[in-house]
Amino acid sequence: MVEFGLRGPAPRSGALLLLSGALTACLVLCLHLTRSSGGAQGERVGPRRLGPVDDLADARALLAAWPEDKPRACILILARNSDLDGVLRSVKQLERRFNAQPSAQYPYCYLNDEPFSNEFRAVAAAATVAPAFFGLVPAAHWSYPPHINTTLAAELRSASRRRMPYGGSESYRFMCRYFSGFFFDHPLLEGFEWYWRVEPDVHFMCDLPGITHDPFRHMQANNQSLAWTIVMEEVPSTIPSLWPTMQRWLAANPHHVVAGNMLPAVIEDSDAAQIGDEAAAAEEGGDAAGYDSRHALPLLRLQQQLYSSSRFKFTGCHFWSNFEVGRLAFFRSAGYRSFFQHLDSDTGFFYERWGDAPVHTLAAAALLTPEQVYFARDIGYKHGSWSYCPSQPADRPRCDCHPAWNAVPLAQPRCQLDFRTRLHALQRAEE
Ligand SMILES: Nc1nc2c(ncn2[C@@H]2O[C@H](COP(=O)(O)OP(=O)(O)O)[C@@H](O)[C@H]2O)c(=O)[nH]1
Ligand SMILES: [Mg+2]
Repeated sequence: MVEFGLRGPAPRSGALLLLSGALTACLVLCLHLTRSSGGAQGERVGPRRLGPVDDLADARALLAAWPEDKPRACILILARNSDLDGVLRSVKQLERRFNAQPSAQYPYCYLNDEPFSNEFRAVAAAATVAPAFFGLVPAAHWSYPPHINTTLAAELRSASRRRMPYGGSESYRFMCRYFSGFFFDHPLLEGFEWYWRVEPDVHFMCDLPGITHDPFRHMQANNQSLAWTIVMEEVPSTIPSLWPTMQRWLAANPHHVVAGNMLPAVIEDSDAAQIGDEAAAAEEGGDAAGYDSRHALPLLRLQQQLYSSSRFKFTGCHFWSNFEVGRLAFFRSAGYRSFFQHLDSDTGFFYERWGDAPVHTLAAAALLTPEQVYFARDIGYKHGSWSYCPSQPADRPRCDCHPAWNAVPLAQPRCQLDFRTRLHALQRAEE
């Protein structure tokens, strides 16, 4: 009898060999998954489920047993299945530099607008001693709001394809809108208070040993809400109407703007001489009915800064959000939600290409004080050709970078230096 062209006992033993090979491979994979699916603080739990479902129950169980004194933080990675290799390169560095040590071991929260593949889940989970959770972005958060004309949006994309980075990309705009308005409401992040945003193919160049270099602990102890390493200038053609749109929000929502905000750090006066003249005139003294213009001056200047549509402009300098450590309560606040809803009810996420980085920065400028943002000066970081390396001699032994690299993107010194100077000036003024 011919069995599909093979005969005698040989094919049977070949099939047996194949079967036993497959069983061995299964066993190795199961063992590997069991080993890599660490529970709370490295405690081993059963094999991780594989499938395109949110790991909500796992995340909740982890948080239910969370140590009291430890920030409820996760490492947040939005990625496509095709980003797996780049994700691994980033995660391996973060683990080695920081997260593998017992005082850290923060879980990873992976989000995607499409279901993660079993391969992505298994490989990403195996790259860390901490637990890894995988979530699907709700379709409503990765799409257009109803008032956007999608035909017009497509035409504007084609027109801007060559004029700006990602000008022709629809998915990049969804991503920017998602990071501007929705990530903090993903159910997987529900019980977390902090996140550290990590992207594929970034580099962490310094060891961050112990709790003193833990940005979550630092920010929690100092009541801070947003951390940054690099300040970058936005491509102006991506945000022509962002600042005027924000000005309308400021005018309508002065109650959300905090006293001692850092708006002066992000705007520039296109007519500094004129403001000088007004200040001099005001300082000349009082006038009728007890009105003293000197008392009015700070308020006047603030109002001019906030509400004038032509004279004060956004500098374009923003916290580069591919590195971001944040307090989720800041984004979940009434002020931030009001700000995002106002922006989203306009058209700039789709008819222009507003990035989440300038959006986060402008929100921080209005809703936080300079003390509430944290320059994470001890974290060496690189994304693309831009990098930041700590510059103190004491940092050198724990870093594999050189501060001279900071000067490489010479096109950007205005933002990197000017912004920090402005922030320091504001912080000193507050003291
Ligand atoms: N799931 C998903 N993630 C995306 C998509 N586009 C960008 N991202 C993620 O969003 C982040 C920013 O994208 P990236 O391509 O690195 O943009 P760049 O850093 O501005 O050049 C990264 O974490 C990407 O993995 C997308 O269409 N789907
Ligand atoms: Mg990137």
